Amino acid sequence: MPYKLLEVDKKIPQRKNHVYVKHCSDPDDEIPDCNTKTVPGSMSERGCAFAGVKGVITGAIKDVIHVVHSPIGCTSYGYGTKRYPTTPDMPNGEKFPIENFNLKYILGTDLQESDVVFGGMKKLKKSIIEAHKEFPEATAIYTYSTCTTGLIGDDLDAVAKEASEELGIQVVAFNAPGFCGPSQSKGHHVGNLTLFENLVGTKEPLETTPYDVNLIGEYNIDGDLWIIKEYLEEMGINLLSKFTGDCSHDEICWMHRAKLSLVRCQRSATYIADLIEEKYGVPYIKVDFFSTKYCAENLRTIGKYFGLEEEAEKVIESRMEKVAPEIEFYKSKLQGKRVFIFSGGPKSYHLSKPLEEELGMETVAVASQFEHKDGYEKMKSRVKEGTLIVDDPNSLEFEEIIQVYKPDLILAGVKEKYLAHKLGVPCLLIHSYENGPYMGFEGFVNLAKDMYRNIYSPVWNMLEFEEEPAVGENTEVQEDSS
Ligand code: CFM
Repeated sequence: MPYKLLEVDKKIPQRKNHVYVKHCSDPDDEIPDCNTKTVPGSMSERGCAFAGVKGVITGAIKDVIHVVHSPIGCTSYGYGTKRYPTTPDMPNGEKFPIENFNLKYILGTDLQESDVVFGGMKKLKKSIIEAHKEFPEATAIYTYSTCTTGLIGDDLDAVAKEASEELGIQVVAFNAPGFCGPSQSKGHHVGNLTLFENLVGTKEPLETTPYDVNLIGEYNIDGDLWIIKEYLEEMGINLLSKFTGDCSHDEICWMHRAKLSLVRCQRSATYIADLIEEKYGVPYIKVDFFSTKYCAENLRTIGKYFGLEEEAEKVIESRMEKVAPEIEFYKSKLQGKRVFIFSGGPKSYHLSKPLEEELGMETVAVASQFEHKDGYEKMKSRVKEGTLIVDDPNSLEFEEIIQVYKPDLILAGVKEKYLAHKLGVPCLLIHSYENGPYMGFEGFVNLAKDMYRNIYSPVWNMLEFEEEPAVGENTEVQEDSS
């Protein structure tokens, strides 16, 4: 029984192969269909490719101006995006004059109808020059194509080149119009390639040590990176470059000089680790710092690579001493609670096992917006028989999963949270977090605490529901008229 069709999917048969229930006798590569375009009409929770490049890859870089070439909607949509705080500290010891510059400002060309008809390149160049006048302290300017400017064929590379020569600072064009791939994942890829081709290898670090690493695919969500940085620095390891949490433009330029790359988010950033290894011979290892067990395991692996085993043990010991009693408490409260994890992708496999092994919970369903085959294989390997695995679920499926799998808690995003609340189920933000950081030893305690608070909030006792509708009863799906 490889596939279990959700009831609502009987009306959208193309969704059939995106829904899978783990069955141990299935071959390992039996997984949901993934990384394909969303079924038309399915209310996807995915982001677009522009969101992937600006919202994930470049948005955390703290000293560059972002100029979005689009009607105003994409610009305002790209504003703020994630919670990735930065310090004003620059690699040369100076302070960047505007704090959290990356979160405070986004600039756009505000494309109008006439620009669509006659072309928007002149307007883009003018905007870039104005942006530079407004923020002369910025190290570089990044500009983004979007659906509209992708469709009309504006040549962003040509504008970037001209503007760069005129202004004397680097201007980089990111060509990931929203439609260029099935999800934000395509934008991650474009972001990696563009930064690699335009930046890596163009500058030398101010100083180097034998323990220099690139921390790749770590965006400092709610301070995650700062926790990992502390552990690594205590071990004697130097973060030469961060890609791209709390990161400066120049750091990317000297990534080729690290001794080792650590790939944290393996979906969004393995691309650049591969390219750097291929061209400059810097090896990489994939790391996971979610939960105490994975965190300890991975610090040991890094310690072993550099001959810093004892230092790694010290970090692990000191943190475990601190967090173990708290984890015991939360385990006693969370034992047996059913959880449904719906993330972009990687967080669904990072967390499924730790929640079971370290907190006694039961992962009953996992879902992903944009994972690829390798990610689903990992997700499947880390859940038990009978767990539901869904690719790119829509809102109707989300509702049905709640009704059928009856989770006590959902870990998902802001698009799902309030729908879950309306159905009487607590839902915690796993993308940008509630009271993070959630990574590392202390972070895992924060996550446990937030889960505990959400599940035990008295508000859930105040809800009164009429009798539950049968699955699919209130579901209207339009017949395909084509
Ligand atoms: Fe990587 Fe991320 Fe994620 Fe991601 Fe994202 Fe994210 Fe995510 Mo939201 S970079 S793939 S595009 S770990 S924003 S910090 S939580 S969907 S699972």
